[in-house]
Formats: sequence, C-alpha cells, structure tokens
Amino acid sequence: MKPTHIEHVGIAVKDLDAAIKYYENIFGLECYKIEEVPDQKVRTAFFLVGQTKIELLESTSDDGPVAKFIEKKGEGIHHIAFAVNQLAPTLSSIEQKGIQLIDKTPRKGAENMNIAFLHPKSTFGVLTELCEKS
Ligand code: CMX
Repeated sequence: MKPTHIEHVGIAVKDLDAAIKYYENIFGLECYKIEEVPDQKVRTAFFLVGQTKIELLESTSDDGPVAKFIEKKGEGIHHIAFAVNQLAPTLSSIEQKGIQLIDKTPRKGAENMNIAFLHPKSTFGVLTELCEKS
C-alpha cells in the first residue's frame, strides 16, 4: 500500500508560541489550528505547505513522548507522517514484513485522523506515522 503523499512533518519544540511566530514571521505561513491531543500529551500547531503540513509539537507533560525526545535529542524533527488510504490492512502488511509497530491498530490523532506509529528501531531511526482520513 503506497503512501499517497507526506501528510506532515512533526517538529518537537519547547515553546509552541515562539515556534509559531518563527513560521509566521519568517515564512509567512499561517497557523490554521492549535489543538491539544491529551492522549499523546502534546499541544500541536499546524501550517499547510502545499499538500503537506508542518506539525509543531509541544509537550504538555514531563513524561510525554515529546518531552522525552527533547530531553534526549533536543528540539528538532520528531517524526514523518505518510498518508495512506487503508490504514488497518497497511499496518498488518507492514507487520508481516517484520517491522515493529508501536500501534497495532489505528487510533485517533490530531485533526481527527486515524493514525499509527512504527517504531524508530525498525525504520532506520525515523519515527514514522501513518495517517488515514476518517
Ligand atoms: N525519533 C527517533 N528515535 C526516537 C524517537 C523519535 N521521535 N523517540 C524516541 N526515539 C528513540 C530514543 O532515542 C531511544 O533510542 P536509544 O534506545 O538508542 O536511546 C528509543 O527510541 C527509546 O526511546 P525512549 O526515550 O526510551 O522512549 P520510549 O521507548 O518510552 O518511547 C517511542 C519511544 C518512539 C516508542 C515513543 O516515543 C512513542 O510511542 N512515540 C509515538 C507517539 C508519539 O511520539 N506521539 C507524539 C506525537 C503525536 C502527534 O503527532 O499527534
């Protein structure tokens, strides 16, 4: 199941408001939404660049995945997200090929998308998300 496009690039930041200003002031992009995803312990901000989004991620908790990432690696690119048409069968097929899944079944993410993550240890160090429009 080929991805249709890069849905978004997730960027971990310490200060969401400062990072939003950077994308607005330097690139003239418009932050069209700020959304908290309690399940992921993040506050997110979205910008559209062509068909692809930039998703800024600020942790809402010291023990969240983004806080842990920043503590270990610092701010920066956190994950890449591919859009797929049929997420559940895509996940099964990927798992059968020996790739470690973080989410064996789709769950709800930001923007009401169905999402699932693949483990970076299986994907050459890149935390990879698959997203499907619900
Ligand atoms: N990219 C690459 N490697 C990463 C990573 C990332 N984003 N996050 C963690 N890792 C690496 C760590 O560096 C560590 O590597 P080493 O063992 O070599 O030190 C390893 O993965 C384990 O990391 P950890 O800090 O011990 O954290 P956990 O094992 O508890 O969790 C992970 C790691 C990837 C399973 C977890 O962060 C996760 O489930 N992520 C998916 C959910 C998520 O990130 N949500 C936030 C975004 C939500 C959104 O887009 O809405």
